[in-house]
Amino acid sequence: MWGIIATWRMAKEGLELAEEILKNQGDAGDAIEKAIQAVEDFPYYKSVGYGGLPNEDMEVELDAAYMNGNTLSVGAVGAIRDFANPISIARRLSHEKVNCILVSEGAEKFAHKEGFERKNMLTERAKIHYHNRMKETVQELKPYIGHDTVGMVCLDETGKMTAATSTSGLFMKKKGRIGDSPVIGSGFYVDSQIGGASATGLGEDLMKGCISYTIVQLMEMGMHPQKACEKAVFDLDLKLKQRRGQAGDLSVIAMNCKGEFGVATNIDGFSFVVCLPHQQPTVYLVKRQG
Ligand code: SD4
Repeated sequence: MWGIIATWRMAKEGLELAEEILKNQGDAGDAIEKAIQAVEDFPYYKSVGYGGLPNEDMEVELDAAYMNGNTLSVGAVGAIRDFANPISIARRLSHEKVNCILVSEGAEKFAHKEGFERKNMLTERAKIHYHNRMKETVQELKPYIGHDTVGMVCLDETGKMTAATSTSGLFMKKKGRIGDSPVIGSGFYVDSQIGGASATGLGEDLMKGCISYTIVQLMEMGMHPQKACEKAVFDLDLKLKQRRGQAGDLSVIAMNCKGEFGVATNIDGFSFVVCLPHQQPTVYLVKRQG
């Protein structure tokens, strides 16, 4: 059995590349990296990689993470500038025993030393969005402007599972801000003996529930990924509303070690993509349930 699930429709072309690898008995690490790179490289996705929308200082600062569910090793970068594929830097960092989560200049220094490709990630199109936004009077930070963070969970024929994320975070965020995406247990988590999960939405709220780790724990207790996703999202949504009167946008995907998958959201339109041995990459749209 193999399979891969991803947040948002924009991941479809990436999953087609992953499918080629997985159906030829390839590695879950190679498949997920390739799939995320495809999203990072596409200039019109406004919240991932090249073309990602900038922070309030008009700098594109990117977050990404990679986790190997066999070894539980993690690599992540936060607020990294001027490198083409943050996911590949995160994966490289996952081979380190210590110093595997690096931010800003530290991450850039590591990437430079390791020979990763430097690239100005700010496009003309992103600059136009920035200048238009500066003219607006209401400047509330929102997670979903166009497309959104890419998060994936992958299972290969050997039973190895991986999880990964990549994002430019919230448009107009403060310099140095990171969200849930590079934070283990919040934006992603995977254990090959159980399954994995990944999140998208308002990082500040997703982190309050360590939502990806929560989903994996629920699956470990025997819950189907669908039930685990629903419980994690709706419990956190309710808790935040009870304690603070409102909850940010929360959307999650999950897959267990049998290739069963789940998804849940508290927003009105969350798209995700799934690819399985009997199913080419297929896009679905879900709405808040209940
Ligand atoms: C963040 N969760 O930086 C990411 C961005 C995102 O919908 O997914 N926005 O908070």
